[in-house]
Amino acid sequence: MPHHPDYQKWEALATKLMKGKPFSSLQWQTPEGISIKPLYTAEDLEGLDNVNSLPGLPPYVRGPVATMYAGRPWTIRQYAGFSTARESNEFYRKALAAGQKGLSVAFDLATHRGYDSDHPRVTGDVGKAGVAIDSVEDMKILFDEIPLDQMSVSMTMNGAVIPILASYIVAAEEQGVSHEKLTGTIQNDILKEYLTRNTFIYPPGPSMRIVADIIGFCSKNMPRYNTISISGYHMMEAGANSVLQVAFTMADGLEYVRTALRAGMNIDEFAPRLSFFFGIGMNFFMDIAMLRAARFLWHRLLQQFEPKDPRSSILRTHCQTSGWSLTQQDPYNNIIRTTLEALTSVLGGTQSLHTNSFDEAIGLPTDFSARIARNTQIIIQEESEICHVIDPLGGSYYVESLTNSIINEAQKIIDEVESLGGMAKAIESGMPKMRIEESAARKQARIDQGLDVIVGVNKYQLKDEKIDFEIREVPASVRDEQVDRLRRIRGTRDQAAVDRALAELTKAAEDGGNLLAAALPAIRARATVGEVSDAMEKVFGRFVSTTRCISGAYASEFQATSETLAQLRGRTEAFLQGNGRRPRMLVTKMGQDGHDRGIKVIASAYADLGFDIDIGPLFQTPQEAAKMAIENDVHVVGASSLTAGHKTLVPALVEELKKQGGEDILVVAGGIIPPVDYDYLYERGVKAVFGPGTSVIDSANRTLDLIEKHLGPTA
Ligand code: SCD
Repeated sequence: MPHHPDYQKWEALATKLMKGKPFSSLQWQTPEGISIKPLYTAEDLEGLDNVNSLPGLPPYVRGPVATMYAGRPWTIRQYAGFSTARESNEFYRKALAAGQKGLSVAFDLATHRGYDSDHPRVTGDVGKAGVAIDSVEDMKILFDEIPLDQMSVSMTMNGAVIPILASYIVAAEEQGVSHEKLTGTIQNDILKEYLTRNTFIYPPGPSMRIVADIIGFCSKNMPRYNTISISGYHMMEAGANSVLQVAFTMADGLEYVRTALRAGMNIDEFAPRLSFFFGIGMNFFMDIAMLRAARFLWHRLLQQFEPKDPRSSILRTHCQTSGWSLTQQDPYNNIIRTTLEALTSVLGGTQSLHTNSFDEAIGLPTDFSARIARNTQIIIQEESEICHVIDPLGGSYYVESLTNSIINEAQKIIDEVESLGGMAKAIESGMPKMRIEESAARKQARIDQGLDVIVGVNKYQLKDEKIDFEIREVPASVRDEQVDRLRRIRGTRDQAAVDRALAELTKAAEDGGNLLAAALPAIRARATVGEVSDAMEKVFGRFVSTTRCISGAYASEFQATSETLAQLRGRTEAFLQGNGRRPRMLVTKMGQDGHDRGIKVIASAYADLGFDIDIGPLFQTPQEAAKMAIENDVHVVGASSLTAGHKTLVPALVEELKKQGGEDILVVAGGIIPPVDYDYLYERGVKAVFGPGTSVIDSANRTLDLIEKHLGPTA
């Protein structure tokens, strides 16, 4: 019992209000496994390591810089890019004129995976979820009239990180900007690609060498440049709760530090330029505490490497509000969600922030939605007066106590990863992926039962939803434009010089030379992103991931009395009796879209509900998906698309099924598909479209209806 002199008085008052219910019913268990009390007092702070420090001083819980926002607010850095370099450049310049402070480039998936825009595997991806960059000529257009010695530019690139960073450096050279003047960040975090984001190209070994080569080159030549952005964001988006996010991100960070040390660098040469990236969700205090815990943990973990420079153990971070928390239903609510998440990031002490546009669960942001997203930050910075005080939550009984709980829970997971031999080994073992997927399946089960409320989705739904705002669409002609420019570049360059430079790069891949340094001459000679990637692929090969699926998590999160679960399981059981086999579905992601939370949740939940599930390997073409569906004799294919490839790839799948003799196989689609495109898909043979927020139970019932109707009375 707390010693506060008035505690008993308070308890008596509170007990009266409980009307006979036990006090314990006010306690809440978070998905992280942390028990939250209804009231915190000074006693909760006793003995905690994370209280009572000052900003800019170890262990940096209260912020990495002594003056924090009172001295300089965080950087408003909106992640954007779409279509061609010219269109993205115009978008950037308008955003900067309207108050944005730093740039953050989103590349399309073809570029991420090291394919030029004319490659046959990327017909549905060019310019869709980011800007298409095929060569330094595109990069120069992207930064036209943006002086690279003055603008800090972040580039989210991991797979094709060598040709892209080299193109950026050469574009700067051709603007007259020398290497040491460049400021910004390259994501360069390949470990989390194997874990969640899936835009890898090479196997883990050579990929980690690329990370080390970039850290090595930039530490020597680009001292103001952040060489990596160690990212938990994508883990959160894939379903990780806050403890999992912070633990796996720290563990990734340790792996990179060890990789750089093994490559012969000194800790203080590179550690001050490591940066972080966290995703911020809707549990307001939890994620404030998560950022504070992250700074504490990083400082503590780094001590084992005995840094002399205090900057080596300071965690600086970018944050992004959660894309997954946005809903297609009643979408203006997303502005409120994003505002709350922005406040979380700011009260947690972020250095740089992206706020999502409210329409991102529907399509690509428009000028209108991007303006509101940007202004969300400007209003916090310039109207709310929040920036005048440093770390206003320092000393809060609840926040400090929660910070301590996160530190302790995350440390346990970090220890577990360390005992497996570090994050690279842990990823090989499958442990982090399983934990994240389990967390995602449990979350979905709580939403489907209404235990976790999402306004407009599982509570307070609107009867007649209609979208009354513009949606941006990237025309298919973008690919033609890129292909044209590629043809011109290949026709006018000195091919012998290109071939020589590419051969040198391949040699560096073989004999251990610095790959970024070796790629620069090739890029200067106008080799393309695809050619530079291929020159290394000759030595490293291309990585193919295996897809596994967890089982039991979705169903076990359901309350034992759940009738919806029992009813659906009864239906699949009856189907088995009537047809001699279970309803069988192939879930596939086609094109270069690696966002696989949706299909993983669907696969594991449907399996728990009694379906037979096949999961297609990532990056299938429609031909490959159709072939697999026919060979596996499935009743239905579920195609998931989150990156605007649905109008090309899903109809192509329907056609391929017909062509290959699988016209009896149904096709349903899910993901981020604007409702205005539903009819387009129905007209092309798609039987159902499940938008974001669809309950898994509902989609499974509807899919089973479709299969039974299609099979006729025998079913
Ligand atoms: C800061 N400074 C101060 C100060 N605060 N000086 C005096 N007083 C203060 N109060 C100084 C800093 O020391 C620094 O100088 C300079 O001002 C800039 O500040 P910063 O804090 O370093 O800010 P910034 O340049 O914006 O850098 C922030 C990070 C950086 C370190 C976090 O890595 C970054 O910008 N990351 C962004 C990553 C990103 O955009 N990712 C998008 C991912 P010096 O430099 O001289 O020290 C998108 C994504 O993956 C989406 C999902 C998907 O695609 O799947």
